[in-house]
Amino acid sequence: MILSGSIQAHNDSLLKDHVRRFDFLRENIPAAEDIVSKLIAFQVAIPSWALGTGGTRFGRFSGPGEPGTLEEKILDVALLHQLNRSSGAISLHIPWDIPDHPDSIRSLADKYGIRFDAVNSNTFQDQPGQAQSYKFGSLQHVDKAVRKQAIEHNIEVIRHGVALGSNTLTVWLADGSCFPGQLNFRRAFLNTLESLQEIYAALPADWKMLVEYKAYEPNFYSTTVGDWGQSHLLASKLGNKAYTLVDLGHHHPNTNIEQIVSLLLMEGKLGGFHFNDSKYGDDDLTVGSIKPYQLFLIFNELVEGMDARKMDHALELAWMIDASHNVKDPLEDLLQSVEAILLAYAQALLVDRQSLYHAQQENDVVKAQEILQDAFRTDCRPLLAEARLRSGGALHPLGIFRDMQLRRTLTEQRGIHTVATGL
Ligand SMILES: [Mn+2]
Repeated sequence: MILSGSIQAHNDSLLKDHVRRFDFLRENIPAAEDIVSKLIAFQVAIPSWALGTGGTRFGRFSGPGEPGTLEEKILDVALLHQLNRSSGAISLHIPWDIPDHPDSIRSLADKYGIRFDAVNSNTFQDQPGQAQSYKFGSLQHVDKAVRKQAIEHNIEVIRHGVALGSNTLTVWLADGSCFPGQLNFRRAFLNTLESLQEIYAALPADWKMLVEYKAYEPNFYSTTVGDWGQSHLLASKLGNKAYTLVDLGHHHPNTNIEQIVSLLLMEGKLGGFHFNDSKYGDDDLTVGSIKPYQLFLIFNELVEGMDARKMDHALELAWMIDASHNVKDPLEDLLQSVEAILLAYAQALLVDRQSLYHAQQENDVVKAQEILQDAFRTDCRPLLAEARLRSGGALHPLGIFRDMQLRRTLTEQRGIHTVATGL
């Protein structure tokens, strides 16, 4: 679906109001132009598994018009990207999204300006016909044959990624134990390290490996890559192509994630991000829906830490959404998530770093807090809208999605009872 004509008409109808709101911000924020440029460059990868309605262990309520094939998933991302111009990448999960014809998939994605971000392996489920079971772990498994199968799967994922032009492998392991005594922690860690080393050896020269951690679930007593310390330990032992990946939902409640981000950046070991939001655990809710201030504080550390290392905000870390749930239209949800990410980024760019530095040096706690909250309480939405306008997107993506009844069009094309692959 090509939407440029409709987007133009939509923007024309909202332009006058937008210009007034943007001009007000431009007069009050000296860095407004710089922020708009940075917003235009910033792209967030859409996970292929979030384009269908997510389920819980209690059930799944699929929505109409869900993408049934990888081609349709790419078209969904293309739709999002046309609307917000900030979703120019897709992250695939193998084997849920094995491309049968990588060349044609790649040219379809190219046509819409979509690139392939990190590819994700899956050793947390058994696949039909698989020789060995992952019931008791994959890369950590006591049986070498199971580890070997999981290693080969990851290497196969790299091969799929190469064919699509990706350059990053994300490894998230469900490995761990459910009961005390089940595992020898040290052996589980060393088996995992040895397995990751074999996968690492298969990485092409320009590839990265991101080691994602998660505190608990599906294992409830121990997780072998359970926190940033364990991930960092593995990434350090693996080498300079291995990094830690932070998924916001993979921490215990109230963990100071911004501090983790700051130190990983300091060490040059932060590789990427999975955005989502949560109230209790790995809830995978829409980004910014529960704790927007925390999201801002994380972006504040990201911007500060990337600037300290002179990193390109848009290019040097892998920015991905990892959210999916069961009550919203997935495309509307993703539009909301991308908006929340860019909003937190814009707010972080607003922070007066010089003044914050001086407030910190003088132990002026009140002033330091005021500086952060000033930025957080600034309505940056017109900056985001301006960035979209200048890059050919819609002033109000969710508005046009609803006005044009795009889900209805997709349902007419695909049918009511389509089910996307994923959890
Ligand atoms: Mn994740």
